[in-house]
Amino acid sequence: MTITITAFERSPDGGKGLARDMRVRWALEEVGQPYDVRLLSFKAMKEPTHLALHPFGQIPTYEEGDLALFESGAIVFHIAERHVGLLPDDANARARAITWMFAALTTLEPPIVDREVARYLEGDESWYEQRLSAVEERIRKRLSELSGRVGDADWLDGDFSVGDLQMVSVLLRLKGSGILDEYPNLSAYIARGEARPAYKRAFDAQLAVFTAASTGGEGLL
Ligand code: GTB
Repeated sequence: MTITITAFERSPDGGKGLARDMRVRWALEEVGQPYDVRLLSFKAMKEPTHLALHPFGQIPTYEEGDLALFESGAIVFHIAERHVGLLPDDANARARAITWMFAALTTLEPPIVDREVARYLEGDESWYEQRLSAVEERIRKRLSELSGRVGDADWLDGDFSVGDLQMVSVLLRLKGSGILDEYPNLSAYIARGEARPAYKRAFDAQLAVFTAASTGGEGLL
């Protein structure tokens, strides 16, 4: 059955791989599932056709036969459950991989998002510097804890899993902040994720949308 996901028609990050369809693309590439992409303008994302798929008018969504999903975390989990490659066979190892996926999305990502909100939306406030520094301290606390746990292991728990896919995706949001430089083992962990052929294919496919949009090209995906 054909899988169709939605993505931004014009990538607001200039093709850095940060919009969340990237996580879905990466998961699909890891499990070897081909997919189609429906590109949406910001206007189309808020229209009834898309709102029927996504109550908050965002990307990504996922359609496969009569199944329609939204929320990248749920979509990636669904892909991991339905296909071989992102979850271990052993029941306990599987539960731990799922735990890491939730840890990435609910423990690591919130302060990282708070930092972006502060930088992009609160820069003119009198309390901005204080807020930014408090949020960055919370990020550093989590990164120190994670760094201690990862140590010199390649992945979070044995083989690469959906937990690593989500954790690397979340940590990548800090690229360019300078904060990751304080944690060389986490930088190496992220680099291992980015070096995976499936990651590269997903990244290139998302970048191609940006390149086509900025050169006026159409129909790349
Ligand atoms: N919790 C949802 C999920 O995980 O699927 C969040 C989805 C979401 O935030 N979608 C964003 C969106 O549709 C795109 S990914 N925004 C439009 C809107 O809300 O109207 C978030 C994102 C956007 C841009 C960058 N960037 O430019 O770097 C990075 C990430």
